[in-house]
Amino acid sequence: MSMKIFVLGGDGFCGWPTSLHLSALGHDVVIIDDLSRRAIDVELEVGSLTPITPMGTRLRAWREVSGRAIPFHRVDVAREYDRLLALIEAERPDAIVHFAEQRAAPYSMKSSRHKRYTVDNNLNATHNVLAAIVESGLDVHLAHLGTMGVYGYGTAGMKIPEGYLPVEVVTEAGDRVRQEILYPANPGSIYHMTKTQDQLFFAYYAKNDEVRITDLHQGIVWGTNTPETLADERLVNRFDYDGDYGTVLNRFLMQAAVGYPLTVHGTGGQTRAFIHIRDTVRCIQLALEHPPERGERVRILNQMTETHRVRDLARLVSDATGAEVAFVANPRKEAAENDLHVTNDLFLGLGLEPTTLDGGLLAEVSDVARRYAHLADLDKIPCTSTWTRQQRAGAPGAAGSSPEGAPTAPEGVLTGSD
Ligand code: USQ
Repeated sequence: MSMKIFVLGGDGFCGWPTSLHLSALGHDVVIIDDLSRRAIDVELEVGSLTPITPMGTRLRAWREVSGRAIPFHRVDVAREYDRLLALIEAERPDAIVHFAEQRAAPYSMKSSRHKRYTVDNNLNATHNVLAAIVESGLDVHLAHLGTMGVYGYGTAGMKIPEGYLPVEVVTEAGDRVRQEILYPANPGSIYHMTKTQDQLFFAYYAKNDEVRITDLHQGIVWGTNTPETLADERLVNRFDYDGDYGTVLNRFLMQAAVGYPLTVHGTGGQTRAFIHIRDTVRCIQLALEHPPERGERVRILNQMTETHRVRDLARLVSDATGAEVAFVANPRKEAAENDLHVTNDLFLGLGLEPTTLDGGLLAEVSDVARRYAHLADLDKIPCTSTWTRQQRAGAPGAAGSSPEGAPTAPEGVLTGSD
């Protein structure tokens, strides 16, 4: 059944391919975006490695390729509540996909201004959407992009469940009562903290107003293109490689392509959850096709397909390409080593067929990186955003001892043959 779907943040790395995927399936997609991600490129003096085209060009190209129109409204969801509400009332969407948040942890930690922007933007955006859905009186299903980072990355050996943790408490009368609670939040950055706070908004609005909400706790996305973004050069998706927005596996593949030693933070013992961008768009589709009932608690799904340790990824890329591996001081405050076991039964049960690292798509990312390598600004590769004032000041033993506070100097270098 065809739905009308608002994609908030439909110009971004996940939002753009999702918009095209949903449109290709025959849904009526409306993109709402304030183009802030492009403004941040200007602020950081860096751009997508792939030459993304302006929104008007993107949408014209999509109409030519698919015969389908995607209307676009430039709205800042965090600030322009009245315009958002008016659009919901006029268009009456069946579902809203909410990507309209600042999504980079390092960007959120750059300064107090960046922390405050991330909190103001992300929390207001989420709350405005929820308040507008209730105000409209419509039964709109909200699907939100959360993050695996809400859980933290450590467990006492157990698998991280999908959102809810079964607990048993002893009452005053000595009875044992079992219930499920939201898994305890344990954010590792201001950005991740905003997503943990989003969860409380969702729990409240699902309980009080019976808004139907799905929260998708996504891992680190790798890859860049989907079948739809490959249909025309003007539809190409973003490829972030810089120290703030580039995510680890895409960065390693890009670094190998331009001959830059792979920037492993610390020992590289951090284990994280991963998902390919093609699975991201399929998961959104599956979540929209299986909405919760009215009055149901927030439906939480872990949107990831596999876990990997950072140094193993570096080794994989190094073995495939001969790239050097550089162990650099970690600019973040995070566990040096962790194990991570995650449940993703809900998406598997809905029919997701995971795209994994051994599926041959690593080469596709490398090809994209090599193709546009001449556009890269290598000075933007180091992660210069530090998590604490001490790291910024270059305290002994901490990251950031270079003149600009940038942890640029490799502490040790391995080659692919080591
Ligand atoms: N790392 C390196 N070298 C690098 C870049 C990163 O060793 O050059 C390490 C980091 O220290 C960290 C890990 O790789 O331990 C992951 O970093 P990342 O930048 O790939 O991912 P992260 O900051 O966690 O954020 C990304 C997305 C965010 C999403 C999150 C999912 O930007 O929107 O929510 O992944 S998750 O990590 O599961 O919380």
